[in-house]
Amino acid sequence: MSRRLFFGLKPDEKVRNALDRAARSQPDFKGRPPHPEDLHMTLLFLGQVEGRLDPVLEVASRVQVPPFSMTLDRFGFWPRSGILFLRPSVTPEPLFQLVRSLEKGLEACGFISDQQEYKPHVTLSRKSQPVAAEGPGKPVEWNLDRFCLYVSQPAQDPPYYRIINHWPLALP
Ligand code: 2AM
Repeated sequence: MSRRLFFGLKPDEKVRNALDRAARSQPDFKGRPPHPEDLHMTLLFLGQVEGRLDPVLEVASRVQVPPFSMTLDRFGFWPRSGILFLRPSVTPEPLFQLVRSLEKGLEACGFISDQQEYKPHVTLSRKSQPVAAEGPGKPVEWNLDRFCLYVSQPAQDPPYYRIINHWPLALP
C-alpha cells in the first residue's frame, strides 16, 4: 500500500474563520481557496510512503516540543504556483524544533527529506493573482497544542487531507 503523507498543523474553527476573513480582505486574489477543513500549515512533506507506517508513527511519538503560539501577520505570494499564503513574520523557535525533530528522526530511519528551506505558511488560495504584500487587518493568533499526520487524497472530492494520527505538543 502506498499513501501520500505529510505532517502538519491543523487550525481550529476560530483560526479557520480568521484565515477566511484574512483571505477575503484581499478581494483581487481571484484564486481557488482550499476547503476550510483542508487549511493547514505543512511541517514536513513525506511524499509517497510504501508499506507500514510504524517507523513514521514511532518518530512522531518521540517528539518533545512544548505547546506554542504564533501570529500569522504577513501575506505572501509564490508566482510559479500562484499560491497566496499567510505566514508568521516571526517563526517561533518550537516550530523550528518540531520540524527539525521530525526531519532528523525520519532521516535516521531512511526517509529522505526534500532539503528545501522550511518556509512556514498557510496556503489561502492556489492559482491566484499577485496581491499587495501587506499584513492582514487583524493578525491571526494561533495557539498550537498538537501536530498531525495527514494523508493526501487528491483524487477524491474535497476535503483532500485526512488526519490519520495526532500527537500532543508537550515536554516530558
Ligand atoms: P502547502 O502550501 O499546502 O503547505 C509539497 O511540496 C507541499 O509542501 C506543497 O504542496 C506545499 O503545500 C508544501 N511546501 C512546499 N514548499 C514548502 C516549503 N519551502 N516549506 C514548507 N512547506 C512547503
